Amino acid sequence: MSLTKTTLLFLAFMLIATVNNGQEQCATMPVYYNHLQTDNKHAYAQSEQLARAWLANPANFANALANKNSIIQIPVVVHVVYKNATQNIADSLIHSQIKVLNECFRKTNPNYVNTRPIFDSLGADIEIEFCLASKDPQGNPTTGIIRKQAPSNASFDPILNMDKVKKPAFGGDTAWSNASYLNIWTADMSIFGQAFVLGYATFPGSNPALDGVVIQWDYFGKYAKPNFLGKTTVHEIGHWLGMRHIWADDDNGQNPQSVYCDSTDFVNDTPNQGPKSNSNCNLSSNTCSVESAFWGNLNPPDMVENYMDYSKDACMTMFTKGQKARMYSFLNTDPNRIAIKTSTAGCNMITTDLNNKDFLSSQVKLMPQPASNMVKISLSAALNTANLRVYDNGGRLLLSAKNISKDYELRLENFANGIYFLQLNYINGISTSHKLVVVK
Ligand SMILES: [Ca+2]
Ligand SMILES: [Ca+2]
Ligand SMILES: [Zn+2]
Repeated sequence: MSLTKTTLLFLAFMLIATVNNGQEQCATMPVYYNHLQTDNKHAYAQSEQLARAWLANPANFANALANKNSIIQIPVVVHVVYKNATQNIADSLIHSQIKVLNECFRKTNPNYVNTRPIFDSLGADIEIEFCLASKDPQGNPTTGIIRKQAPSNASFDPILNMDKVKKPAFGGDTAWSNASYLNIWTADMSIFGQAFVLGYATFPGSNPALDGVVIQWDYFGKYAKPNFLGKTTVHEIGHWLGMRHIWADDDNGQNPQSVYCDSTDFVNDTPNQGPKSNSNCNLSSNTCSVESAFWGNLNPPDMVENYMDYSKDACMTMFTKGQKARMYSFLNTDPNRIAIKTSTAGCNMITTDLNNKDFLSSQVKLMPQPASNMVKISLSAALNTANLRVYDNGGRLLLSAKNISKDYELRLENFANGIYFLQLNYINGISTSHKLVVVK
């Protein structure tokens, strides 16, 4: 069976309608089904089979944990595929995303304390860390960030133009070997100017040339959008490590419990869940009463805290121990996931921190100082944009400007000799202050 173009367009419209309702959208399952039909270089079935056989013997997971003498380190290469300067996201946003990944996969995320008591004992430190690769495939130094300009008419949506972001012929960028790198692409996946997919990933067993994670460019990083704190990428990397959605993708919208509680995410300690959450963090939601043997006679609520649900980023707190076991089953049986654990692609230190005022201050330069008719406010490439407010020495607001970036020229014809203060407000709510001396 092949999907007709009409069907695909219909699906696209459905997805647009859904995202307008406030849902976080992931295209991993549609892409997976498409690969099953159209790609002849995948080994999804074998990968799943090997992983399940490994997991069937509990000693395997216990031994994997006991014999592991360090945290698994996964080198990442981020392919920034952009059609205009705005989509060419700053290093600091990429660095902020790596930090979020490490918090979530090491269970050091500050919001873990919000996990409800019934689930608290299930939260897992996955003992995996991510870093930007320090060596490229030829062994040369790299920042782990590749920037590639795509033609302005390039299309990277995952329904009609699936995987084109990974193919240079269509404006995309080629994957680095998935035996050594986790490939992440940021790109414009919008259709008709609307971002209806925020990300998608490939499961273990994918065609190596297509393996990795793709994120809609303005949902990447911690401060990309209000309410989006970098958890889209956590969710997608969950898929990349073999996680299914916690609701098991059997909802189809309106089905009764007798249908939508029938499928499994292949993890025992995640409660059975009917449909996906509606990004509403509904703590009283309990859509299925039939649970796995793990829960005995208990009927736990839906685990809306889980990264594999569609919850608001702010309420996502956890992967479970059962999810960790399934991740490790792939990390110990899938050839490419086994290989990446001993990758020699290295790690770059993260040097930018958008939460750090000193760092932010160091990224702003005023020239010349003192100034007479004009001062240029230069924001380094590490920063995106900031809102500017100018105060006099008595604290009176003289003027303000929104979304200044790079080299902003502030005219000073109306400024008398004296000391002024420039306040820059960044998207994460932090501000820095800079002294300006005007001498005519
Ligand atoms: Ca379900
Ligand atoms: Ca339940
Ligand atoms: Zn997903």
